[in-house]
Amino acid sequence: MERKKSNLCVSVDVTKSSDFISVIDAVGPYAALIKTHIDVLDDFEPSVIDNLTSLSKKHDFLIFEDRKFADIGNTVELQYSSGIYKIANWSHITNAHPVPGPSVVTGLASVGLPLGRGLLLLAEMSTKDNLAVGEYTKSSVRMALDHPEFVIGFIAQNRMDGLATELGYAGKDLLILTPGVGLNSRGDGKGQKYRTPKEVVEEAGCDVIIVGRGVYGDGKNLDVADVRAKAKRYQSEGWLAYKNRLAL
Ligand code: S5P
Repeated sequence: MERKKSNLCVSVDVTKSSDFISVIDAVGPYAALIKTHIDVLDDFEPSVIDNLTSLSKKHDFLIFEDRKFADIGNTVELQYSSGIYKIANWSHITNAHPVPGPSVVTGLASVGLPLGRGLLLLAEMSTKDNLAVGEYTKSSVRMALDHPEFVIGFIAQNRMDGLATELGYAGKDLLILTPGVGLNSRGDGKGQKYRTPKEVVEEAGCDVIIVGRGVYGDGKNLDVADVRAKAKRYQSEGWLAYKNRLAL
């Protein structure tokens, strides 16, 4: 983030591999992180991963497969390591729902730790009327801070350091990556809620903005120059908000 002056994570939820690679190549210079849902590609083949990995090196970004693991330890180990996608082989970061309890973290850690991977826990969500609130969020923070060797942060809508202090972990602070970010819209009509980079970073104290459709639009008739310009705009708005917060 510091090296690229970017706290932008671009979420690339398009369904054609050629669009996927074009968008990532266009936004790569502005993003610290690229977030994928590899299972939405209609025409996935292993060469997509080779291209993605090359772009990660070319543009100096990390890869975050947004897999949202949520099963028993044995199953998540298999889902993370095996199948068509073999996520652990190429994704630097992945995430999990805390709902199964700490065994989801230890199961994933048994695969990810030897590979130097990191995990994010979903402590809160961006959708209207979601259930990740109150005691659930608090337990998620406890689960993360009990596993500092593997859990590097949260998907959340707010800073979690207050809860950490309440739980007896004063001074322990992890990254907050925040989806539901858009400059031109407050929602998508399908439950998603948007806030601006200023609201998310300066006011709610989050670290990384996750932006999908705000950058690539509806995914139809992609205009790569426009996608690049939007990524540049979110990078500068996000970094300005981050610098403003650090100066507060
Ligand atoms: O609470 C959440 C958690 C996640 S990871 N809300 C979300 O929207 N996400 C993901 O962020 C979601 O799966 C999607 O890939 C991205 C938001 O996309 P956008 O197009 O709405 O910016």
